[in-house]
Amino acid sequence: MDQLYANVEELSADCSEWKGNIQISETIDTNQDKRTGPQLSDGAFAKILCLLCVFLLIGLLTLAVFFARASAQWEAGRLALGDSFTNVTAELGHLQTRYNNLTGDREQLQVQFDKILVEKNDLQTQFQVFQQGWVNVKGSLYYISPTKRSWHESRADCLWRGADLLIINSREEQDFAGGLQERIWIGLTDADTEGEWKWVDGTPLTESYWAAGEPNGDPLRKEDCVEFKKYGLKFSWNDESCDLQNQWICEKKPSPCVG
Ligand code: 2F8
Ligand code: CA
Repeated sequence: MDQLYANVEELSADCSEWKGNIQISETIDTNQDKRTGPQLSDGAFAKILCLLCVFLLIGLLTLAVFFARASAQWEAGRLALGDSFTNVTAELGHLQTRYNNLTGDREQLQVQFDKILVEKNDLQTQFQVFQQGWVNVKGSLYYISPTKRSWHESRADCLWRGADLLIINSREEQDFAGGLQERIWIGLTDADTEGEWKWVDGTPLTESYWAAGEPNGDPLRKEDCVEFKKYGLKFSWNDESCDLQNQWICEKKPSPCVG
């Protein structure tokens, strides 16, 4: 029994010692819980600070390089733009000069074109007139009929063509009509008053080219109209019956050209 009590006391002493150890341990743990995060030493902190400075320096250097490059590019672009502006200004000047020259050329061409247009219209008119059987001799147009009719029918045809039978008022016209080598009516008659010869425009006969013995006013035939008969000779006219079937010659002045 005594032995038993001795063991209990020994056990109790051991337990007290263990309990004391537990309290010390709890005290230590409690002190550790009061710290916030991991703790750095001064050396580590200095190293990190140094690293940050290095990174910052690298960043600043990188930015400086970028800025220098961008600045150089901007300057190069500015110079290139300046050159382009100079070139464009010079080109504009050349173009303006060329435009002025071309404008002058265009105006000259327009003048030439207008002249050529007038000539073309004139030629076209002449060609149309020629196609209709008219010939232009020294400022007058003449139509020589291909068929034969009486004097009055012949005159009606001339009037229909905007003309009249030929009035001879120059030696040139006399030679021209006389050179046609045909019996041809001209615009001379004494139908109103026998022996009083008048042109179709009402003017009296002043310069005449009667053939020898004419006008004889053949008593068997009423001869009130005049023809070329002795053609080829200077004096070639003959008075004749107006009903005779002859060729005829019309005359008119050219109409003024319309541009
Ligand atoms: O001798 C001239 C005379 O000749 C003809 O009559 C014969 C003419 N008549 C005809 O040709 C139809 C005349 O007019 C002319 O005067
Ligand atoms: Ca006659």
